[in-house]
Amino acid sequence: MQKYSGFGLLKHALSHHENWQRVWRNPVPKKKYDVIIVGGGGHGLATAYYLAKVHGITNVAVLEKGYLGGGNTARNTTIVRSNYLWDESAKLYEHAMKLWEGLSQDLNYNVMFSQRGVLNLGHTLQDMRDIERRVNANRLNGIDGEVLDPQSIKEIVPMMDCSDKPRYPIMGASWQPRGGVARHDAVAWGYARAADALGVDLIQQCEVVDIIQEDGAATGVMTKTHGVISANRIGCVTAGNSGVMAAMAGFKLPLESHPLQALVSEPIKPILDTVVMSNHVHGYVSQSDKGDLVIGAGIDGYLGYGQRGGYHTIEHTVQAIVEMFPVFSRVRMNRQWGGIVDTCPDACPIISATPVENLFFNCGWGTGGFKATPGSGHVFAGTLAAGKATEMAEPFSMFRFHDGALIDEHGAAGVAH
Ligand code: FAD
Ligand code: PYC
Repeated sequence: MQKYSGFGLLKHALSHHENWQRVWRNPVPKKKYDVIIVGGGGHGLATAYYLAKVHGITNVAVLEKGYLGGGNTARNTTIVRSNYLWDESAKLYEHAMKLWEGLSQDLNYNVMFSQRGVLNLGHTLQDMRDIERRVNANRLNGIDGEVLDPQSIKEIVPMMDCSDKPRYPIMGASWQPRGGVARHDAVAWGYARAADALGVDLIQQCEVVDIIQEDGAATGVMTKTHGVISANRIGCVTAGNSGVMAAMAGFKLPLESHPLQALVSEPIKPILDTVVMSNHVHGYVSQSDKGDLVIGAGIDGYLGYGQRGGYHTIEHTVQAIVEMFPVFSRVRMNRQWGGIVDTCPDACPIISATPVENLFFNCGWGTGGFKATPGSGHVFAGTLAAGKATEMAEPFSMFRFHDGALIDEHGAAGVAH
């Protein structure tokens, strides 16, 4: 047994007191749930909502170690698009896009989904070949998309430098008019409120520290603050922490957890009414309804769980943005942050059963899962309800890394990784 003295004893007593305070304030009903969702980000909350709404399964708990929507959902730059290359992912992200288009009405909560269009710029001949290939593939899948030349880009974003002066002149772009942005925390709150109204238990400050198994099947979770909570099925939707969750269950996932950073400027008057992304020069920008320029970077190259990232990445991104938009050079930066994204080798998610019976994972969305939130929740709810992958989830099984059926998605890299 650990011995405490002096400051250690005080700290231990306080942390115990704090934990009991939490339990007291936030009691968990002593019952067995049909489904436990670990992770109260957008994807976990959406899963709980669709379990209740579409499948009538309301005996559900969402366990969140911090506060609802405080992970990557709170930290992302909210770009929504469905212009993915391969059929499997195009289908999944377009499914999400269609749900986005009715989401505020469905949740009776304004998620501020704004279809202001997304430009993905090309700066080299190879970029342009990739853009043409992707737009053609999108159209074959019924997804809107056009290839634009610099002149047409200039008409959409007049203040962008489309001349041949920059280091990497803009040669063209793909344009998805139905793409855009949404309000990140409204998405989490909208799903949370709607799930709660259908009877789902949302339990915050409740970190899962172990997966309990009997005879190779998951039967519940051990939590830091609320002891054991039992369930028939468990869905882990823990983004950058999914490798840690898998280790608790005794297997490995082919995931890397990297910091991904973003920043906002001081609020300025409306100047940019679309989303501009450049994978090649590593930067993207849109303007929020508050007026901030929302700017994002490529991933930091190292692995980590620090939710911050290195300064040089931000500096590099700002250089790229200023080169594309010289007019932004005197705008001041307001704040910067990072999240931890979980990337798979083929840049596609995992929506899957696992080697442990009754335990399912939804993760690996990497730098691009916000746009998938409604589709991910909808598809994962179907998987949890059925106890096996639904048709749309099938290609995203974790076992694809055993049988070689990788998807190798080119459209996932909205930012460099
Ligand atoms: P999260 O919101 O991270 O939720 C997971 C939750 O699990 C967290 O709240 C965490 O606290 C909880 N958790 C973890 N471990 C435990 C545990 N042991 N017990 C209990 N709870 C636990 N995607 C886009 O599509 N467009 C973008 O523009 C975009 N920009 C991004 C910019 C940045 C800077 C970052 C970091 C990401 C960006 N993304 C973007 C990616 C997107 O944010 C994520 O893919 C998406 O939000 C993942 O949602 P989630 O619900 O799975 O994860
Ligand atoms: O996937 O579109 C995207 C994206 C933009 C910023 C981060 N990810």
